[in-house]
Amino acid sequence: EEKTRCSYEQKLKNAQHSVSKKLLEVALAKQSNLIASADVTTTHELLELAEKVGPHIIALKTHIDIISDFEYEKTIVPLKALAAKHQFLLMEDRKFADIGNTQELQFTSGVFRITDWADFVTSQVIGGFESLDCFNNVGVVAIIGMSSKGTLTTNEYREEALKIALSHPNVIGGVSQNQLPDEILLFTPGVNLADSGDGKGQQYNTPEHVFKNLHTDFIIVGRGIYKASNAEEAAIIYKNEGWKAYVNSLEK
Ligand code: 5FU
Repeated sequence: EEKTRCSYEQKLKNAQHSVSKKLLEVALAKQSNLIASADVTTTHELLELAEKVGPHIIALKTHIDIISDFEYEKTIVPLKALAAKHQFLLMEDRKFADIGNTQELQFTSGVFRITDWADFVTSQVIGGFESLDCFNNVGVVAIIGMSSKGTLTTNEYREEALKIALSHPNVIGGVSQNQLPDEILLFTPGVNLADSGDGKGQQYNTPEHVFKNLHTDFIIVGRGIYKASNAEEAAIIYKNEGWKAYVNSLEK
């Protein structure tokens, strides 16, 4: 007999970290579990996308280092204003993967100053428990398993990565293509309604699949939204499909 999944209300009641609480509150308020991945390469495209999809998402995921005309004042200041206006969080998908001291420098310095604006960041846990200590003012989503073909995140790796994630107070969740324990939020990229892959190793599943089989909490959608002819319409479709799939997964 399969147990039913943990609801957002239950997860909110047990949430320890302010960022987990905020994500779950926004999800319930907007009836959305959608994170849009803004893999665009100019400030204009980034802000335009954020304005269009903002009302329908709980977070906007960035790869801030692909923005070719990045300027803190021109890129981040208006992005933060849009996040406040439309009530979504900023998730920087930096996937830190170094020793603690270097990660701290990458997080706080350079032109991006991620520490000053991101609500939460992704990090590999390959550097061990203490490498995550520097993220003490944001939430960390640990990379447990990747969506790409041939990834080295085997069963054994995922088990060890999960031990670090579950024991570190900065960690709010994990990125994975496998179910995770209820104490941690599950973020699942590799979601697309039209395609099964991209010819570059990415592997896609549907919202229905990831909620039903992985009990995921939040879906991450990139090209399904920002490449659509109407990004707002696409965001609404993924938002509704994601919410329907979540509600159905509660009833199993
Ligand atoms: F950790 C991961 C992963 O395992 N798979 C991913 O696809 C992260 N991603 C990110 O999600 C990736 O870097 C993209 O930013 C996004 C997926 O974009 P897509 O256009 O929906 O394939």
